[in-house]
Amino acid sequence: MSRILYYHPQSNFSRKIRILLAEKQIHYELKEINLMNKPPSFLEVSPIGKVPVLVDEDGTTIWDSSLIAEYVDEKYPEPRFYPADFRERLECRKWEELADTLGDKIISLWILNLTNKGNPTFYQSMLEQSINGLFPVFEKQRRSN
Ligand SMILES: N[C@@H](CCC(=O)N[C@@H](CS)C(=O)NCC(=O)O)C(=O)O
Repeated sequence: MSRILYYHPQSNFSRKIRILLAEKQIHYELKEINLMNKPPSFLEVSPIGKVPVLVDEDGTTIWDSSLIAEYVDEKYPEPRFYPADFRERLECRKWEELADTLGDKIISLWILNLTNKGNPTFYQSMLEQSINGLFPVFEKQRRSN
């Protein structure tokens, strides 16, 4: 059985896993999913209906990019992605979650701006505020490294 990554080319979460697999030189087959019209075969492997989903060679099926990253790093530890020390690993996961949250909000805002042109909603303003609040947090972290 070949290893399969269900993905979408514009998905930041899929990109995260593609970078990880490339860094670890793990071979896989890509299956692009039309997120506007998800095929039943995809919904069978992913009940949450989101990409990325990794199906490993032995049939192990994982959805959610953070769970996939953790699984891949534990099963294929060279080169190591997450720090070995548990406190450093916790920090790394916190930043991963922050980056995922920021990415999620930016994409939601982008979609809302596309579909709701010139008529911003309360939710759009909330997303904008939240995104603008997260950028300085990242900038501070970037400068401290
Ligand atoms: N927490 C999930 C989020 C995945 C996610 O939101 N994927 C989006 C594409 S970037 C998706 O598949 N959306 C389709 C949908 O929600 O129907 C992860 O980290 O994998």
